[in-house]
Amino acid sequence: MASTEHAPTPVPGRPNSQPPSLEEPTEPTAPLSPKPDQQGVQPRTPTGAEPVPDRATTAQQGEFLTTSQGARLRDTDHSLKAGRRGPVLLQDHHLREKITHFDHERIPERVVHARGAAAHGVFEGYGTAEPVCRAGFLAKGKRTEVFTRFSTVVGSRGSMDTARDTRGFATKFYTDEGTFDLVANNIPVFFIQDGIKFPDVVHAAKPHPDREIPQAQSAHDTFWDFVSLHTEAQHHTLWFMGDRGIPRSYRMMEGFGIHTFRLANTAGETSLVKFHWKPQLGVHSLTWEEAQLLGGNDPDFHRRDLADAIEAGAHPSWELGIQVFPDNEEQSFEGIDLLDPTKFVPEELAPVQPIGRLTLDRNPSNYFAETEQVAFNPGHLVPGIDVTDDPLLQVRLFSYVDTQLTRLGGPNFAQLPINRAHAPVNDMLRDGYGQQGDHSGIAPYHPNSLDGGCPFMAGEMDSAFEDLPVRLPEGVKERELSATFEDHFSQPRLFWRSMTPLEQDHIVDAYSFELGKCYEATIRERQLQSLANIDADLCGRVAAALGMPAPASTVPVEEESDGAVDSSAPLSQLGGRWPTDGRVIGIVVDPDGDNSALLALHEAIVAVSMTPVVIAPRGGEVAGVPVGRTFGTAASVEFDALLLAGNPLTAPDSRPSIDPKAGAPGAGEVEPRVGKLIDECWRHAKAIGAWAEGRTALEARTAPDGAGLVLGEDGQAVFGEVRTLLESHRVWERFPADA
Ligand code: HDD
Repeated sequence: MASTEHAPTPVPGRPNSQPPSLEEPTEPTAPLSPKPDQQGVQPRTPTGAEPVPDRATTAQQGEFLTTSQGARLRDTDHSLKAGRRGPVLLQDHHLREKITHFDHERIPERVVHARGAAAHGVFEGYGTAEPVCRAGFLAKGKRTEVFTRFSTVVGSRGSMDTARDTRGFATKFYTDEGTFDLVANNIPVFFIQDGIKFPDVVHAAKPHPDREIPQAQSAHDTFWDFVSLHTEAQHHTLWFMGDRGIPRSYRMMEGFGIHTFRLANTAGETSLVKFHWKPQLGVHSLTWEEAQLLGGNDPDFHRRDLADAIEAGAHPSWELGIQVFPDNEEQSFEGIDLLDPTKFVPEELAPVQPIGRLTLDRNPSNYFAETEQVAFNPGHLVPGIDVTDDPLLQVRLFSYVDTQLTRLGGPNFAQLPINRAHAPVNDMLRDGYGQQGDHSGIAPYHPNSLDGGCPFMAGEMDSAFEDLPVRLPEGVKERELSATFEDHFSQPRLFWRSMTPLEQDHIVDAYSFELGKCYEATIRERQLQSLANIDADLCGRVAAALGMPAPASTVPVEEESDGAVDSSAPLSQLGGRWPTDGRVIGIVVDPDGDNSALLALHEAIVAVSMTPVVIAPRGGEVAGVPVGRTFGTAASVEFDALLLAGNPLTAPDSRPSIDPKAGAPGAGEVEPRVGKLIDECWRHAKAIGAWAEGRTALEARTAPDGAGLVLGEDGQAVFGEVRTLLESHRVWERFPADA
């Protein structure tokens, strides 16, 4: 059964360590206070009159259960019947209202990016963008509230978080000049070059329409059929066959605006830019085996990780950066077409210049109201930021509002609290389904003389949005792309060559897995041809794994432009050292051993913004520290590192493990489920520390001189060394292994 219980371990002395009362309260509690976003700016009335308090957003007022009309109720557990054993009466208003509302609780999930998690935060500008952009929220020290939603693309709303997929990274900046949405992904290039193909690629990636399987997977025939027939998709696909397709955490992903945008400064001079999010914690991934195990052990892994980290005070943070290019007539830079969304510009050619910092510091209080109802749109722009003619972006500008009209049930979703601009809104949009504005005035048209001429048009000095006066290219109407979009292989080759050998191994494994799941030999052959056009070694290794011949390349490799660099260091995830905030440390303890130092160790881990989880044979407390996981509920994939503080040999509930991976330890050496934890942490190259009796368990399952093992006498000292190892994310020396 999937585990659902991984709340951060309550810390003694903290409010959340109180066990919940099992008894129903008999006295009503005080009414809930309005939530922070319910105290926000109210839309101004057209005539400038004081707004009426917005009661619609202040849910759950008063102490008593009421009908939706505010009538207090005596009973909500029994329907009104003609006699105790008689039929239910139609006149029962509360019953009908309760059931009717319930029947309509669900809304259509997003057609893509249905599965997601979000958080509130703040963006602070550095002021460094000023030479190229006049947007007010980028000014030095300016703080702007934000809401960021991360997502997978293909799976349904209830699908697992750790599927191999691209991740969405959409941020709503509630700026003083209107809302700016940066609707980004964790991969800097996209599947397709023209938005007209978006329904096709999504139909191909979604489950097969006959049996609706597989869920949240790209390892199936229709996906690879599309990718092998539309070779422009090869580049994006190679990125998510790499480790970025299975991130360790939403907190550890880069984000990319992908398209080129046009910025304008106060003098009206324009530049072309690409947006980048750089995570403070570095870019890290799961191993494929971890991702698969998590799909069963904890399908909510990324959602839980984000919420737990924020709750524990480990607020994730990213720097926003831009690559700046001259706004030239060709819209290209160093031979790379800036309007082609399947191309990126290597940082060696155009460095990413930091312009501000995003910090996520508050979890949503209601998933549906906020995370589900938030509506992003790449067309939500502010003065100083404009779009370009990228044919993918142009189609996106239509699609988002269009889909939201259905998903959010009509044209007034901008009035939902999460979507409401924090800038004053005076929009002359009226009526329609879901209208909540109590608009005053009688003349919602412009110009008018009856509402005092309100609202007025903004003048030059009023920070109005400006459609930049861009010269249009000459041409005829045609359904074609420019010839500069035709090279589909040189940038994938650049990506492949920028990977370390270990990352290349992972890519080969991923293609071998995905294509190995395709039934049609012609699809595998066609995809091998594309791999041959990217790199002969990549193709040869995947072909060998599939037991198929490797074709020769059909493109002239030397003649293609690869953007003047052979490899690009920032594309590889390995090699750096990063903060360990929000990492989860499992601690195996023996409740019958000496645990006098456990509380201090627990506090030391919390003090460095990490999450300790005590693992014991049974629930309850050990030496004043709550048990977070029992041997029955612990899974290695939930932990970034493992500490063995003791070696409980028998557990009260211990039956012989039937899991074949648990192995057969020497009698009395290590409890089988602890042995399995150690084995998996070893195989996934995680740091493991042990002291006291814990050493016996570790020594029974691993080589004594194994990399990334810390054996000592003192728990805090061992933890210190394990933490240092975690700065590199994994003990990379332990690979190659069968992970
Ligand atoms: Fe999209 C949602 C990112 C191309 C049509 N997209 C959506 C989300 C993200 C992206 C992060 C989820 C937003 C959220 O959390 O609510 N999409 C991208 C990126 C693209 C891209 C980075 C290419 C650079 N998208 C794209 C195209 C189309 C769409 C070409 C249509 C032609 N995208 C949609 C959509 C969604 C969406 C159908 C689904 C739900 C929604 O918009 O509100 O309109």
